Amino acid sequence: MPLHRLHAEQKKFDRTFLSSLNFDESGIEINRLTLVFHKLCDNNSNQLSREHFRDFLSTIFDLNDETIVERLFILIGQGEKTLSLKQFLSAMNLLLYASIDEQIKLIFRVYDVSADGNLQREELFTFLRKDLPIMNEKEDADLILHEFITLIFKKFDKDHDGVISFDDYHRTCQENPTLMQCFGQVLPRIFRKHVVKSMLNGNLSIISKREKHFK
Ligand SMILES: [Ca+2]
Ligand SMILES: [Ca+2]
Repeated sequence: MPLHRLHAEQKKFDRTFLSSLNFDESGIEINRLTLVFHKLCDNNSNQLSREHFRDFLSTIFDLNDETIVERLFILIGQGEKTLSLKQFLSAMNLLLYASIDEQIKLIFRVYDVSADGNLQREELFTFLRKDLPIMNEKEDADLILHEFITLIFKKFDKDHDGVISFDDYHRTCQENPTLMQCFGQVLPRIFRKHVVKSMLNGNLSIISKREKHFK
């Protein structure tokens, strides 16, 4: 990212962070995302709340799974109550430009709630349970889900040790990329990514009006 295209606020970021970003070279994407960030923050706080982050992901990226969005917020914010501009840009970089390996790594960390490096049956149960249609008998729904998770484990648990390690997950996703988000949508669909990139690079009136004040 050429430094001369950045605003003073962004130039304060360390070079390692800036070089990790994959936004367009013109600087338009990072500058507009910075505007969006400030628009989302309350009262010039320069900190993005959990609620506004959740609404933003739902509206812009069509990511509506509250459990997963909460996990994303925790991972990106490293447990803090709000997100900084740097953390927000890092999140947008991942959502829009993550490589396949970065996607697999992020999705696995979202699913691994206990952060022990393995996916246990209980973790998958939590993610999948809410997607089951409401059934008359809770026990029936749980039984169906447990059978489904057993099938999933046969697919993912390569070394048959009863948990899905990152290596198990990575190998399975490489063999069959369609399984990457089978426990819940973490990253936006390709079409939605294109829409967001087009919005950032196009003449978006809501942003353009603010740009005049920002410069
Ligand atoms: Ca775990
Ligand atoms: Ca295993």
